[in-house]
Amino acid sequence: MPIDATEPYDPNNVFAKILRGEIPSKRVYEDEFAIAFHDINPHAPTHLLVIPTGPYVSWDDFSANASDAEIAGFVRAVGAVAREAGAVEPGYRLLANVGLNSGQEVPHLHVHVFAGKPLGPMLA
Ligand code: DGP
Repeated sequence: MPIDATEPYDPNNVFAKILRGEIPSKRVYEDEFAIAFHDINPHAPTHLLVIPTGPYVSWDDFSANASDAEIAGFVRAVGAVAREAGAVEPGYRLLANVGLNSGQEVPHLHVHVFAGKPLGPMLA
């Protein structure tokens, strides 16, 4: 069920629980600003999710309300996750769904990292 990206942050959402270690995930990266783990329903040979450690519903919330340090740290973490996954060459795709029309399902900002095969054209 897609979420409304303007709703208040729910500290009991599934990615908040993964962040706190309350439910398991296959974690591949962790620093002060972000963690990354394998998507439970992969759409590519490599399909990772990178989430900020702070409580942000969506890219909209994060870009408007996070500190410069959090934004810089998160952007660097996304790059590091892709590098550590060996995805830079031959390439990868980033995707962040925001709100109802995008189909965003989990109300904690997440950036998808897809890699490991030719990804084809973007769908509108
Ligand atoms: P989105 O549609 O952009 O909100 O993508 C949410 C993604 O989160 C979707 O690809 C499946 C993944 N996902 C949902 N629940 C879990 C979970 O409990 N663990 C993991 N690892 N991934 C999950």
